Amino acid sequence: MQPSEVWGERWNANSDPLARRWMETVVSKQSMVVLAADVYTMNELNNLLDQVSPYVSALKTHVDLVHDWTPDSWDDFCNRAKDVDMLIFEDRKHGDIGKIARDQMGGVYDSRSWADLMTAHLISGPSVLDGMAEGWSKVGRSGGVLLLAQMSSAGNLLEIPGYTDAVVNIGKEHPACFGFIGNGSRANELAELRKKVGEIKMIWTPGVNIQTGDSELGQRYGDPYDAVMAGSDGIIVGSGIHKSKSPSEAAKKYADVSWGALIKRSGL
Ligand code: S5P
Repeated sequence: MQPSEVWGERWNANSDPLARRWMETVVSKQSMVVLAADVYTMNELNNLLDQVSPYVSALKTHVDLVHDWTPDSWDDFCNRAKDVDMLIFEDRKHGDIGKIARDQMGGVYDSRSWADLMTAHLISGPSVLDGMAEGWSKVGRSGGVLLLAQMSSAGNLLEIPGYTDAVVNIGKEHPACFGFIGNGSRANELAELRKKVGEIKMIWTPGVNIQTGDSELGQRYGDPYDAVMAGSDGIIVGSGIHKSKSPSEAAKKYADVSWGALIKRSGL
């Protein structure tokens, strides 16, 4: 199958190389799964990668969770992920003023050199997007920002009226914005977000699990199929995969559910 068949007009209308790369990988792997690789050692990360790579299209990291992180082991891990066609997405949730966000992409972790995508809150205003674009350009790269437009955690303040709309209005017009984080646990709210975002920018959704309901410390889960039908372009799955007895089987299951929903959504 070709990306243009599956993504239709969204493929033709999108000139962002990262978005097109994502759409292509989804089709070639038949998976919309973004793995939230929330494990704590390099060994666990590498094992997880080996087990799930055919079924996962992007790898979301929290680099500061890893106890035995070293620049070399991380470099090696990122290269292995790239070799199996995964975009690397550091969930840094930037939120400082532009120049500090830019410089925080250097420092010890030097995320500007390996992350293709990164999250940010827009709480400090649009300069965070400009700063992050500069961060990547300092090392001759370009990357994409996923702005937090909604969150999956109970009681989050992004639900205060007007906030999501303000984020979408700024992000939609900004070239550094790859897309938005939406709340996968509430399909009706996600469908509203999709209407506001339109068809160009991506929406990726955490808060999805085949086992729906409330979870640890306020996390909420909705069904991944419903999230895709409501407009998700990438399902962010963490414990549903890495805490499963067989991460490989679980990843395949999430991939199949997401692909089935995308095919249905596309009317194929
Ligand atoms: O609103 C959000 C935004 C994010 S990026 N809710 C989230 O849960 N996340 C991230 O998604 C969170 O940081 C974690 O890495 C992942 C969800 O993991 P799970 O184990 O609950 O599936």
